[in-house]
Amino acid sequence: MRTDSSPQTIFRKDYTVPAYLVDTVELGFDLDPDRTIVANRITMHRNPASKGRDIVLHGEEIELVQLRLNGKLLAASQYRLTPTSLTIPKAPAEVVLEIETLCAPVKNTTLSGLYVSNGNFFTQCEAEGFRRITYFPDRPDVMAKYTVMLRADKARYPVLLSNGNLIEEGDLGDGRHYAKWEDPFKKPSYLFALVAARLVCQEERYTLKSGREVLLQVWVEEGNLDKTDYAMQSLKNSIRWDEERFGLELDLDRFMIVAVGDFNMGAMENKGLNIFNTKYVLANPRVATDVDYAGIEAVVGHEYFHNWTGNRVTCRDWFQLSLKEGLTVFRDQEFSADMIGTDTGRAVTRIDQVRTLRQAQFPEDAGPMAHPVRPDSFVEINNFYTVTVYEKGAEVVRMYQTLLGRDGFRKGMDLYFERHDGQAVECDDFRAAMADANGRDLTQFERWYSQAGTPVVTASTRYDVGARCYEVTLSQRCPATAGQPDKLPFHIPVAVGLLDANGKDLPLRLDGAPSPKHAPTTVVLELTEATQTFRFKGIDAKPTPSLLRGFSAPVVLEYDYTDAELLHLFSHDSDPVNRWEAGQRLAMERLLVLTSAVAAGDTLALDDTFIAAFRNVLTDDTLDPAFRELTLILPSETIIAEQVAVVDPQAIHGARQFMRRTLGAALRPELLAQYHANQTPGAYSPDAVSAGKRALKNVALAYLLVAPQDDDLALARQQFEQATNMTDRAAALSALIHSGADASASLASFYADFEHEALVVDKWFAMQAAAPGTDVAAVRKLMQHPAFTLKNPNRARSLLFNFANANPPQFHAADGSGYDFWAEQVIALDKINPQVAARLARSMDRWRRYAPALQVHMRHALERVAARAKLSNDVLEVISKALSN
Ligand code: B3K
Ligand code: ZN
Repeated sequence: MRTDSSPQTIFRKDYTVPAYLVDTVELGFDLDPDRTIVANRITMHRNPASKGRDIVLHGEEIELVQLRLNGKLLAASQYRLTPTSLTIPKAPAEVVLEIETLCAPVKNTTLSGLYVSNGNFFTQCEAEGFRRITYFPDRPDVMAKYTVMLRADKARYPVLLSNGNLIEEGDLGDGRHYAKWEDPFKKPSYLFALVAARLVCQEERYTLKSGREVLLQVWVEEGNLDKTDYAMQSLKNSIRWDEERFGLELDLDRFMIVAVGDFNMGAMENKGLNIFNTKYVLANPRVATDVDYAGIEAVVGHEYFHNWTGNRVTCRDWFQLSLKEGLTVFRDQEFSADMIGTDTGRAVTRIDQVRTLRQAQFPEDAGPMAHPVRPDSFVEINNFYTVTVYEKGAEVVRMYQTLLGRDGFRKGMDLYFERHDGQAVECDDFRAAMADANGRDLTQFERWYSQAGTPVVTASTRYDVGARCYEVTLSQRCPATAGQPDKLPFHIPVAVGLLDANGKDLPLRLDGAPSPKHAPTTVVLELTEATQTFRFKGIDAKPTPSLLRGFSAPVVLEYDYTDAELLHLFSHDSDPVNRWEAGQRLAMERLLVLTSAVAAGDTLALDDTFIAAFRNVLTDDTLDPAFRELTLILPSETIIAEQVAVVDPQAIHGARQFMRRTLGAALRPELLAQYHANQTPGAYSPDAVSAGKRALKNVALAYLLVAPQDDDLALARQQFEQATNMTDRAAALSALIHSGADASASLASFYADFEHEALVVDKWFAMQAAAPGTDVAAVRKLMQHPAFTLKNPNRARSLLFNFANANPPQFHAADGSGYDFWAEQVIALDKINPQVAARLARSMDRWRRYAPALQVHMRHALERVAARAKLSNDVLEVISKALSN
């Protein structure tokens, strides 16, 4: 490991208030790809809460031209400049700073700060990109009012946008023009944005509930105006939903969404000027799938909701990131569920959330990057935009609602805004608002923010015939994580129901609790101690427990279910999440047995009871197709890998494929019948019912193609050729590729049809990367394709990330070639874009769980990356944590 210039760890406990606070910021940009001049005039004053007398500004990769303090030019001896900061010691109480700097946007491949994408200028400032534009106290607890003057060539950059309201625009004479923008709201620097580009927009005047009219715009490159309707519709739905559900109104006269093809993540909530990855804006039936449409709705909602949860009330420091992210993910989840509107629709979105947690968050929480929802330390904050901060953070917010009820949660939200509008606050402030608004003690609930790791809740039950009493005993433990060997009990809401022998919900009366007139069929047990027993009265016969209904807490639930009980729940549970869960448990038990059998070279078999249970759900027309599709999807190879002591990726793949093949063969007639019954003829619509039918039909097709007969291949080819939308076309192509049949002609025609649609070309790479027939050599060959580039994050993700994360049998090839390839690509990407490289680096997080022979290769690959002389802090942090004990 390198020892020089070891990166610094930043600790939450070291927080100090800023020495100076900023009142106003006036920014002037002379935009030029090679040499942009930034003039920055800041008025600031000493923070009465601080004893500091030095002005400390952050700055990176920018060149200081001149610096004035209260009108006087400062000599180099009057300030200290380092590669990352500018300090003016012993400054006066009231200060006007005028700072002129230079930067080179076209050379900025990190996509953080000011950069060029396809000839246009964009910015990305969260978390610490503003310091790559100008010197500034670039921390979220410094909030100021911004005025921005943009000047640029008029022909090349006809559109000039920034936050807030356009207050002036005009020509400068020399072929250049200008636009002046003013944001009426105080904001932290991470919410600053500008766009200077050749773009066109779909716009609409929209009337808020209050009667005020606002201007909504979706900006895209020319040629993409046929793909903006859904984003615009989603924006209007988001605005309406936030008014209705939370009483929150859009506070600006103008709200803009701008799409850019080169972007590190999904989108960014800059005040009034959201900048989006094209992936979450552009859609029409020809190029976008149902999943893409759902993603657009969720991300448009998410960024819009940040306007209140994130922008109006922001984070004191980056350790509080989940304050805005967990809450805003929860809000976008609720928005998507409400947009579907039905109970099963809601459950389907919930099941998706559970799958994401198990696929990505539980492994993170058990691996070398495990951290609490509110981390205690970090090296590179960009590494902490994680599934823990986002998705587990959303679960934590959801638990408030489960504990306090919808109305109680709303009261807490109202109090939060009443207390903190315009402030930069902490996760504790949110918890206090929830507690105070409801007169509840939520002290113990704080542990969800401070303790990492996934809690395990173990249940045991006892039925007492004589007393007609059913006892549920719940115990909790939480595995040790880095720096946290011992955990204290969490406050866990465990929603429980009891089913009778006919599968009906029993009315529940808890011993010691007041008995309401109409006994509920689900109760939320509050587990706060290591072990607690709850007694249900008046139970006439031994019931089947339905535990953790709705996945009421982000925990692992252990209960010794018999097969008969699981089959009972799988057929009858009124809670759709637990009904699905019963099917997953039935499958997982068998997958684990099969995995051992594959490894031992034993004969494989699947019992008829299991097949019959799947048949029943598949053919039950009273169930939503979307729900049936979810029950048919077996636990992923990644999720299975988390359940075994030593991971043998080939055995897991073999076991899962065997189960898929066996189900496909045994249920062939039913799958074909569902395939035909769930067609969606006529004009495409992305609504949940149609999407659910397509999902069920396409999962049926995928099962048929695991070991296809000629007819099945013909069916897939026909769907591929005749599809009227991308959902069906892509599903058919993917099934063909995965079947192992020769799909080269279909792949070629798909490419030829869509080579000018970047997002579809991404799909083309992604599908091939994830196919078990694609080995390292094939991926290397795809990298030679003229459409491949490491510089575009979407493209890099489509090929490399899908190979590393979605193609376990090839990535984990026995000779270690997958890992060598991974090391090579992490190193190559790090030179271009450290944030993206660090994400790819995470693919090796769980390396210590693999079979010893694989671990040798994995360690070698990790060490090869670690040995590089010039690594970014981003990659260095991930790799060192993976290698440390
Ligand atoms: N807040 C941004 C994420 C910024 C990531 C910086 N590495 C998007 C979002 O969560 O809405
Ligand atoms: Zn967010």
